[in-house]
Amino acid sequence: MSKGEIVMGALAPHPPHLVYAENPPQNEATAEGGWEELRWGYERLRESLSDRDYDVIIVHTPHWATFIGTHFLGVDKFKSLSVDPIFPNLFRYNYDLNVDVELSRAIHDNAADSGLLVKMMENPDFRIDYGTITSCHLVNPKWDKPIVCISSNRSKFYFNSEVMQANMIKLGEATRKAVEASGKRALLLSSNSLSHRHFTVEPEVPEDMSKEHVTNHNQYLWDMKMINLMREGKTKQMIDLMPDFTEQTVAETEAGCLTWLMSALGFPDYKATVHAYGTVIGTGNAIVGWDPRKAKI
Ligand code: 2X7
Ligand code: FE2
Repeated sequence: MSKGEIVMGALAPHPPHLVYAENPPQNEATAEGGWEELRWGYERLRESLSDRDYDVIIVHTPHWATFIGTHFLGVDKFKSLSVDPIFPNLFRYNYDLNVDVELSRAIHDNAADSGLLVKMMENPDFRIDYGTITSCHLVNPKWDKPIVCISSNRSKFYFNSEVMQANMIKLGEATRKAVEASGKRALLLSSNSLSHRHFTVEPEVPEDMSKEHVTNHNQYLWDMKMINLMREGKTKQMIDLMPDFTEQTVAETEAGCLTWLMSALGFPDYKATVHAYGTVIGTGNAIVGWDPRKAKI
């Protein structure tokens, strides 16, 4: 068996608004468009994957929050309706997805060997979170690949950002080793926004783009700081700044997804491709790809 590999890593944020605006048949709500810059960014990310075949998508999601350890989906198939708890008017999505339980378990086992507290989630009636569904839908609307889904252990809240980051670095290493040993080609997704202060009142027409902007200038400056470090290939520096960034912008990086991704990719020092930056109800969202082929140039 040949060695498996990570074919690409992506920051793939999950505002449900983006699925709503696309009007896919799975979603019950209908929209008149909206958030084109981000949706076209997802189009560019999909194009960048068109010459890269892969067997599985591995997604780390903030909206499956687990307080005791990191959990992994451990059932082959899930089919149900996912309703966003804050935006049920926008996101009522009928999902039907397959899980690569073998790879899921392999990452789980490697993570346990490295000292992390982990658990396989084997309840067939478990409701998949909207973060996983949104990011996977926007990256692969055909849903023709199995996924591995990793929960967000809330160690930032029980301990602090430093403990969270140390754990996510171990989890990233465990993920990379499991992918390599599996012989599979994996696409990794960090399903999170950047700055995360948002409006507390929704516009009457949610897709009214005359109402959309970043919540405040401080959020914007921090987002650009982080994105420029990605563009320059300074991902170790970005991880070092992460606790301050997260604190200052209430960023969704608190969930550990982006730290996990950087670790799995071996802290890239090559340039990331920024496909888009845009706001959704005031939050900052970047769609960014890391192509490991650039490391070899
Ligand atoms: O979960 C989210 C998010 N991360 C960003 C924006 C809007 C809604 O939901
Ligand atoms: Fe979110």
